[in-house]
Amino acid sequence: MERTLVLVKPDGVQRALVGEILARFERRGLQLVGLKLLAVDRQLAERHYAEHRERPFFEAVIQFITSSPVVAMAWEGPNAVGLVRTMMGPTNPANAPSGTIRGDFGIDIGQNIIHGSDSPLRAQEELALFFSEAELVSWERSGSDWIHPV
Ligand code: D4T
Repeated sequence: MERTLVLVKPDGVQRALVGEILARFERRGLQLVGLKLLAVDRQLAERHYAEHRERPFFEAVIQFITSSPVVAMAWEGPNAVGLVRTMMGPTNPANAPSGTIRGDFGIDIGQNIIHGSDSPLRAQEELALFFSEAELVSWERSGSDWIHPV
């Protein structure tokens, strides 16, 4: 079992895509274990995007992620990190196939709707940035044996 962090970015929240995005992961068979709406402050944004500190787009991504609320979700399931990345599509929505979240809803790399952790290690680090331990809930999803072996 893996857990991963998903952020519906400010553009996704403003465009009322939260329910659509949540429903896609839910229907796929992933299990929701954490959920909140929050305003990301500069400190949290800089920690989240620390690996990009030297990149030319760093200031733009900080401005964007702090511009309006985001919805943070924690999803659990077999290969949750990879599944979410596949369902998101590539970073640049212009290159994202239809059927992916970015391919269905985006056209610009600076407004790419969603973030998902890119490795199990990053997922652990990012979940700890956005959720306290008490906010991540372990629970039994009824019928999960019809989705994957339990
Ligand atoms: P995030 O982190 O938002 O899920 O995106 P990815 O994991 O798919 O891509 P990333 O970390 O390489 O990029 C982080 C963030 O920066 C924006 N960006 C990226 C940008 O505005 N211009 C660029 O050239 C790149 C590479 C988009 C996502």
